[in-house]
Amino acid sequence: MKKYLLIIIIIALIAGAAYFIFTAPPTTTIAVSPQTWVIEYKENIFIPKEIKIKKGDTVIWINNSSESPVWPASAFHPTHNVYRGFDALKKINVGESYSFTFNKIGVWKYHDHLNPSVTGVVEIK
Ligand SMILES: [Cu+2]
Repeated sequence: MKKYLLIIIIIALIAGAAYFIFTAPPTTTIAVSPQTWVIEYKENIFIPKEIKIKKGDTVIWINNSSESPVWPASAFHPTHNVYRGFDALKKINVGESYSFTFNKIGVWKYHDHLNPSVTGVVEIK
């Protein structure tokens, strides 16, 4: 009789474990793919002036001013050495764009190389 009870308990435990295993939500990690962000250049301003994005994301600067070209480049003017490679290397005319993919975590200041008092910040987390 005692043996019977033991067998029933064991079966109940196995059934309980099986229920838990087969009904537990899968523990998959959803990878967030890199995103693309737009910064608009208008007369003497970057909009938004500061953005916080993730490593691997791309930023596109679009020149939406009425007439002035823009030249986004890493701090500091005129060497642009703080984030090497983050430099349009040429004027971006009205209607044109420049894109850069950020692969380094940090707070990256930049400016318009043609008008260094116009600045912005890209923060990478
Ligand atoms: Cu510069």
